[in-house]
Amino acid sequence: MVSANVIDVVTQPFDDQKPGTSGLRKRVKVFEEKPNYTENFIQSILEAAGQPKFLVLGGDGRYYSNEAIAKILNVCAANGVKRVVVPERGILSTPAASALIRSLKADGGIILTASHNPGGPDGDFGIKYNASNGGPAPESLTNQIYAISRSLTIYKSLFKRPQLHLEEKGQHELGNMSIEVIDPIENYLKLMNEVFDLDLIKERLFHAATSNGSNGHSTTSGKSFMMRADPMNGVVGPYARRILIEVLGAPLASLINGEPLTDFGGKHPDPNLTYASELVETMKSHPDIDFGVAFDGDGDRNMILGEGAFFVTPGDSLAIIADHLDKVKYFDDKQVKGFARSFPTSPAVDRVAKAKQLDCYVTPTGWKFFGNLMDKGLIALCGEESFGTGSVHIREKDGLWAALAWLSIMAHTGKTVKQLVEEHWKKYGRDYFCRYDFEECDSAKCETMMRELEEKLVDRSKLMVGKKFPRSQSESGDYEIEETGNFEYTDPVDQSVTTKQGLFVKFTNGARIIVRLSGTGSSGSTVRLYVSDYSKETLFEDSQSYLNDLLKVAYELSNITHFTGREKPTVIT
Ligand code: G16
Repeated sequence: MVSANVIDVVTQPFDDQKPGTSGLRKRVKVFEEKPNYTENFIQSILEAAGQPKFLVLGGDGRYYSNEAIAKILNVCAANGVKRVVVPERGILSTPAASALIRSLKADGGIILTASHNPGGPDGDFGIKYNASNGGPAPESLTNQIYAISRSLTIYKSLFKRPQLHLEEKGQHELGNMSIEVIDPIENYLKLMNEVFDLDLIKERLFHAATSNGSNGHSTTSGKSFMMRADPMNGVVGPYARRILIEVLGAPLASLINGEPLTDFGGKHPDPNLTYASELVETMKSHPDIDFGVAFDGDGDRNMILGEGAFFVTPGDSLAIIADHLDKVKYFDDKQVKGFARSFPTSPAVDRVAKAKQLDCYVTPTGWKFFGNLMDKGLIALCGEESFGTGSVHIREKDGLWAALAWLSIMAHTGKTVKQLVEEHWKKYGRDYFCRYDFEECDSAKCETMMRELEEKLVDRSKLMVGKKFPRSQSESGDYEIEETGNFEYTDPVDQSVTTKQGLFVKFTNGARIIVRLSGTGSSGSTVRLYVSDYSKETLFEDSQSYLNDLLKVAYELSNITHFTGREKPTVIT
């Protein structure tokens, strides 16, 4: 029965609401200034998702979140949603949202975030839909959302809309829909307690800090164990305070930039060596700090640093956690069948899988591609070069989980970050990896670059095979092209095919170059150039110098300086 309080609002369809790598991300101004922009997208989501009845709604608390929550609740209530769970102040990390959807058995969740993109009135805003498994909507669903958004002429709204105050825990009614405002941190903490032996981490790393007020102690050196966690004024702050400080007993000084701010304090909340420079500089100037971790705006990304700002590449981090998965309590009673990584991620984890006789899947960029593998029990752990690491405990990547995994490995082994990484290289060889980002470039020129490169690497791939490029490292000869193409993925579970996921050049020695356009930017185009090479013997060289020759090949083949007008990238990872 249609409620008398529900009205149809006539609207204009938009043709720019195609979800990117992870949801719809645009400048705040687009949401603010285009009438009905938010409502249209939500109506499209609800129709595409089959009119869900029970949803989780929250996000990283960035600028425009409150306005968006009010609009979304209205459209949800008018569309017959019966129950919505909202965190206090609307603030919910992306991993905590995934955990909440799963533990409450919700039909799905609407997450308000533009992840690592800057916030504030001139920054970005974003909306994404997660399905009942807690993971990002698969491509079949995002394609449907997009299709509906392009022809939508009506969205549903309540006629009478009471003013709601959702700052504190409690129960509210909106039309026929109930809204529960909850504390989301307790639910996430409960999960982390199931996943990790938090008592052991506390006892081995932080016990001295709580018992004598010092900075903690480590198991091997006898010196105080010190940590810096930097949420970059994103959503992780309150979670880190609860878990790292209150539960584990780390000193208060272990947390910097822990207050969530609508504009992230003007920072670019992307945990890499460029944007998380405060953490990097702190670790450099205080080499006695053993462990550093930075998180992004919505808490799903992480960057791990060891003593003296020793950088752990995301590919190595994934491989090392995979090798030490027995130190994560969650897997004590679970069968681990395999791991997965995105195509541009270094193949370090493949080597661990091979040694353990497990499967390793290689997917396109985007966490959504891990969903089927996790749901089918084919993988236990997965990760991406874009600072994403996670496991089957939820269906999103999880920054705090990655930090706790590292703390757990350190607590079990008594080893430092650097020791763990160097031991890993000695055991498996080293995958040198680096990513160059050319941000906010001219879109038309980037499209031309990709088209020309595709012609070279796909249409004329036969001519490329066998081409040689000089290499100054003495251990092996020239770089010789073995194969070129555009990465294509067939999902082993539902057989869906995803094409054009990254132009690649593979060399006979295992080195690779990959070029793709980012799907998470909001203006212009960001070109990502990934290079990796492997050595069993040369383990301790600076990665930039080791990869220098390969980078030159990448520049030459892609003609990137010509198309972007830039000699150097914006960010180097
Ligand atoms: C999103 C996706 C990730 C992806 C990343 C980078 O992360 O969830 O799976 O690796 O974007 O994508 P791109 O290279 O297309 O920019 P997040 O943290 O932004 O949600």
